Amino acid sequence: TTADAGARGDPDPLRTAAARVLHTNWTGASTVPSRGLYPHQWSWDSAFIAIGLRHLSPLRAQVELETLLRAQWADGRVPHIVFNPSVPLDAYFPSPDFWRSATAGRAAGAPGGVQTSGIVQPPVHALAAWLVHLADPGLSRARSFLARVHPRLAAWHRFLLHRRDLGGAGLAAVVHPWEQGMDNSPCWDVPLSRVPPARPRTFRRADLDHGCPRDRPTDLDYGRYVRLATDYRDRGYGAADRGPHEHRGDFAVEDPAFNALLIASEHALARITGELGVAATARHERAERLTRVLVERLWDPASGIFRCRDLRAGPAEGAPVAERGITGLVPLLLPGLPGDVVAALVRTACGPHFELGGRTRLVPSHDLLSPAFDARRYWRGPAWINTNWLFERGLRLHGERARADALRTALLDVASASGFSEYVDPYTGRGFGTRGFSWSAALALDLHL
Ligand code: 9YW
Repeated sequence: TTADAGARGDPDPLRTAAARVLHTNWTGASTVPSRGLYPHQWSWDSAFIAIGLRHLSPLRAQVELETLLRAQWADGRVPHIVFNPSVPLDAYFPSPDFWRSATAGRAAGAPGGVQTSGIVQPPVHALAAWLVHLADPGLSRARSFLARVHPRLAAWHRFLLHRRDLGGAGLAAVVHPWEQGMDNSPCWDVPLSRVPPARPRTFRRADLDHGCPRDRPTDLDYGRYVRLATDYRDRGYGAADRGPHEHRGDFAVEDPAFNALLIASEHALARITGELGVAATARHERAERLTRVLVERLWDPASGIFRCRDLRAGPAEGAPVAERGITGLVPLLLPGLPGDVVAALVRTACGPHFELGGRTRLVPSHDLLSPAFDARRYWRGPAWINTNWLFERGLRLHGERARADALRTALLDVASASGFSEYVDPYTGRGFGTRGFSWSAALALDLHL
């Protein structure tokens, strides 16, 4: 731990401890989120990991993203898991024999030679690629890093902005809570309530071999996750849907954080395009346009937070989800937000629902005042390092320097004192879930330097 390293007279114990986590979790071509619980490559984890890894090895950070992008499907989707063939099938559920990418994903263009899931995760990748490039532009140019990843990132964004524009307004929709990355957020309780769960004994939860049931999603949650993923798989992962609006799954949500990360990545892709000598204006303009759509469609001025839009609720347009989640604060990282939205987001984060700078040490994943809040259950209350890293970035971008500095200090303290836990109690910083979690180490390293 950081404390052990400090006791041995290490001048930079946090860096040493974070580097050790990333070293332990490196498999030779990518990094697992954690050795026991998550033994494969996860999509948005790899993007966050690359952002930290660039400070230790810009080469490894480039390879991390290249490995993920090699598993991209022909339709542009970047799968949420790339399976390691040397890990036993029963080490993680759902395993490759559940997703059956080579057969069920054939029409959507799943790659041969590697097994993947068929759903996606938030598109943090272009942002990560740009930050990785900046860490060592000489190495990046020598390896043609950006020239090689650019077409894949562009195809990835095309998939999201076209195939996943299920609401018809221009935003990307997620078709599974795992796609949004905050699996059991209370924001999904109403949209998920319409999903008939798969029968409990038809699958085995490998996560409970490593995680404590008290702080993981429930069996009912898992039943619904399995049902949704099975239905999507059995429809060929959407390949047969004629137009985007033809998607018939029981769950379709426009999520603020997912779209904000897509827009931030559009801005990064514009910078990447510029670096490659191509005019970037059109892409920046598209990012600005998407920012306006995000505000029009998901901003709730009355409560000062972005809301998820449940596309399967009632009439054609869907309906906003009442719960306030961390997802609704993440858009602070966008440069083109109107001033009143920025001010309201900061007020909401510091007010009674999230208490930043007050009773909480880090921004919790969910509204402290919601009856659904639970300080230790996964995405229903605990603070996560990635969402705090994103919020810190937003505060700094918008000139909230004192608040950004305070959050940065708290993040570094909590991340290292908890042994780079997966999630922590937002009040006390006590760690839950797995220790030595890669993105907690990587993002602490990024803010540390
Ligand atoms: C699971 C790997 C993933 C993260 C997700 C997180 C969790 C998988 O772990 O999902 O088994 O529940 O919710 O955001 O990418 O770290």
